[in-house]
Amino acid sequence: MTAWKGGRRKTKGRKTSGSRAAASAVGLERAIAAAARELRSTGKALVTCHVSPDGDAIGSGLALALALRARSAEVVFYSEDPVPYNYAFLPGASTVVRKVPAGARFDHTFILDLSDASRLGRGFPREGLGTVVNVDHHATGPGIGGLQVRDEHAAATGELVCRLFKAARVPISPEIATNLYCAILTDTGSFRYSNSTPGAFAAAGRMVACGAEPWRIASEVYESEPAARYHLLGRALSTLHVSCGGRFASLYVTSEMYRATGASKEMTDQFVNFARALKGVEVAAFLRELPDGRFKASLRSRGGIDVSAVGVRFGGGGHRNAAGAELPGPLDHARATIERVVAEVLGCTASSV
Ligand SMILES: [Mn+2]
Repeated sequence: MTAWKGGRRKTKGRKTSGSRAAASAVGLERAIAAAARELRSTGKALVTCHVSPDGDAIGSGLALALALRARSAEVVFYSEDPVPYNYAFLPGASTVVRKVPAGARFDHTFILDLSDASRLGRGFPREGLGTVVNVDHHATGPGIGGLQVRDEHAAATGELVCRLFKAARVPISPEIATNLYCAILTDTGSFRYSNSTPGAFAAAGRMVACGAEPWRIASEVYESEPAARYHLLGRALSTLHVSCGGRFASLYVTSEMYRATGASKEMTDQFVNFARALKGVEVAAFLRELPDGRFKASLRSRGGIDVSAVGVRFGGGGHRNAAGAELPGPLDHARATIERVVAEVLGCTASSV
């Protein structure tokens, strides 16, 4: 086990300008210090993340669960949806439960990687939560609970958990480091997205120093594919549609495609990036059919286009370059809706659509 070394986080080099940003940076430091005190005092904690969890949600949640257990706290990590197959290798993943024991009471509840209660699992308890601590980096959503550690400039919730652990003087074991490295790796698209900041690299570097193995984590996350995923991907790629003069590309997956290939919804992770990777594309959308016939849209943008506004318009949310929303079906209607709204965001004329 390696103790966390290093000095106080510098705020000087951050992209802050004016007294408002400086004030919010001070507010964030205070929130981190307060959350660190809560972390050190808990005896029984509930940890949870958003539905359809990704590598950041699972990785940051498991890191917190392991750190609390190392302090002899009793921890329930609840996720409505199962841990995706490519994150099942993460230390502690087998302890994630899909139901909170009835009547359980907690000293603290840590809500990670979401700021909007609508993304909590349906089985999330409304009582017995104790002090609620919300740690997140999404730009949208009102926040949940009394103590909020929110920084939209953080590359991943895992980066904020790194800062929280430093403030709480939590020793970083190789198991904790593996989870936090995975959180940062996946939320930065393997350090390819615009959130691949010096802070993200520094935090990831510290996790490697504490025992995270980049090659092994990358191999588990990206090179452990079930064949059914490729069969589904083949079908999804055949739906590729490019419009707006090459600036918008979309893909979709229907319930029928899941049936035909034996694939599950977790296997669609990253499909949107095949559309996003096309030369000239500024906005990409991936639609997947939900069991009730609605469609979940994942949106990604490159450069200056803000897709969080598109997510918010349909009751979803997200970041500037990554957002999500749910749309009514049928498929043609959902596709037309997304195409129309994205065309507005991109300022496409009717003729180029
Ligand atoms: Mn995240």
